[in-house]
Amino acid sequence: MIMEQIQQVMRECGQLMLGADRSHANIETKGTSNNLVTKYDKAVQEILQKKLLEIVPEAHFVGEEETVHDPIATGKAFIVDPIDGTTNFVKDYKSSVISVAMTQDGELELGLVYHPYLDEMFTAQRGKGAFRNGKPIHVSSQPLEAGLTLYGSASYYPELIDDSFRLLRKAFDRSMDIRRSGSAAWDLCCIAAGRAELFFELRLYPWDYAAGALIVREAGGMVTRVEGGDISLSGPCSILAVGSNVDAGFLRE
Ligand code: 2AM
Ligand code: CA
Repeated sequence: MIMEQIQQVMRECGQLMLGADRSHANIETKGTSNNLVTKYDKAVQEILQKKLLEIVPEAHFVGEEETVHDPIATGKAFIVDPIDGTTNFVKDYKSSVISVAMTQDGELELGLVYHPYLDEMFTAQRGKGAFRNGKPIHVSSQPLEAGLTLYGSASYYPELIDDSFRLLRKAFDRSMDIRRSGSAAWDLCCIAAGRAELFFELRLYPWDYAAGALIVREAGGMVTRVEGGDISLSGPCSILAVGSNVDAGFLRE
């Protein structure tokens, strides 16, 4: 029931994105010149915050915009990215998603990612599997040699760029080819759906990957930090996601 209600809210936000007037999007920068935010990021987060808290009134709320960052360690908490892939949104590249996770006592409980341009809704509940538009999905069982590598360039962090491309070259040499969507949440859905075999990015925030991480795990894949170890839901970390037949140990050599 909660899942259906959340999906309804996300679809409504998707309509707002599809109907956006990009010539009046009030594009601003945050911190660095390539880190963008628009009035639509803020508007979608406002809708999510209002309506998700109507569905689960006791929940805490963490959203990328406007520094709404409640603690998540106890009780229920939403972790939300109103538009993951903001640069794509500004460019009309049509590769942006809405990402909503819910935790219980700091553990991922629900994950939903909606791609309004493709009308694809990815959902997962802990222990209950992962779904695309209501149909079960599973990660790829192909080896990387027959697979695709997805990556994020960590373009906001100059100190990570050389390392990112060094790892990318290693993964490129071992896979059929590489792809870059510009949305980490979407990349994780592509791993979950078996459309690609490996994804990595050296620094992301929980709202970028919380929902997608649960979706990948429930689809049978593995999500860790690039350097190994469990991911963080309380602060940024690196992210590595793989299908069921990929050993990403080579990235650490
Ligand atoms: P965004 O579009 O919501 O900003 C692309 O490499 C990925 O990095 C996207 O998922 C993007 O999310 C995310 N990203 C954007 N700004 C970031 C920042 N300051 N730090 C870390 N990741 C960021
Ligand atoms: Ca965002």
